[in-house]
Amino acid sequence: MVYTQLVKSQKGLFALLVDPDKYSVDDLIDLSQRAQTAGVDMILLGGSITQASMADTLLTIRRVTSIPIVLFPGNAIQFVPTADAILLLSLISGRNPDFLIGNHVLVSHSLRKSGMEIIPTGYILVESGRVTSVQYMSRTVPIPRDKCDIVIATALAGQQLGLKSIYLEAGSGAEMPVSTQIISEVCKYVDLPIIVGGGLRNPEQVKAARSAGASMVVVGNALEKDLGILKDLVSACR
Ligand code: 1GP
Repeated sequence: MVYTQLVKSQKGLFALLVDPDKYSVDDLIDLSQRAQTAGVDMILLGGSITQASMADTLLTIRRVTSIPIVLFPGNAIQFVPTADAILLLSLISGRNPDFLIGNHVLVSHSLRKSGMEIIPTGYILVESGRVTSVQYMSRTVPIPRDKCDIVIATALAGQQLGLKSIYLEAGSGAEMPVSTQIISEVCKYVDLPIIVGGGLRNPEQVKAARSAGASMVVVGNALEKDLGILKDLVSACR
């Protein structure tokens, strides 16, 4: 129970998002080694569209690090049975049945057979400036960033449905991350670990998200551009 144990530790978790298409094998090895040294808590694997093999990427990471590898799949075809856990996302801010339940049905038997830890997660897209890949690919409308009441009610409904985590997502490479006001307001109403990602680029933003109540922050895009900031981002998260 990798995720459950990590959340219980209450230390402020840092997740590194790896999009398999963004790294060569050599870069992936370097990234994984640096992640281990920096104290990254988990590696999320996935993307809106993937050309590179999820299974090969996972194997490359696994060879050089003991960091738990957690699937963060954009759709059912990204499922690989060899991960440690899966963020089983239900896109509850949207009304597209494929991302609320459809992909889950397709993968349910494979998931059961894999035996990996399942983290049922309410995935909430918040508007962040411009159209993001996840918004376009999921054909859903993000919640406007000034509609905090709608974000709260959506997160609350996710908890009432029995989901175990809430992911506040601005979208990879977002112009603006989810606001600290939204994070802190959701934390007032929802008694679940809150994951925050999308557009976090520097230690100040990571620190602000944590101070507002995020249990885990996720960074991908900023590290594709400059891996040198990894240590500072992890430190800011604690
Ligand atoms: C995207 O929340 C993750 O799904 C991470 O976003 O790539 O912008 O860090 P970034």
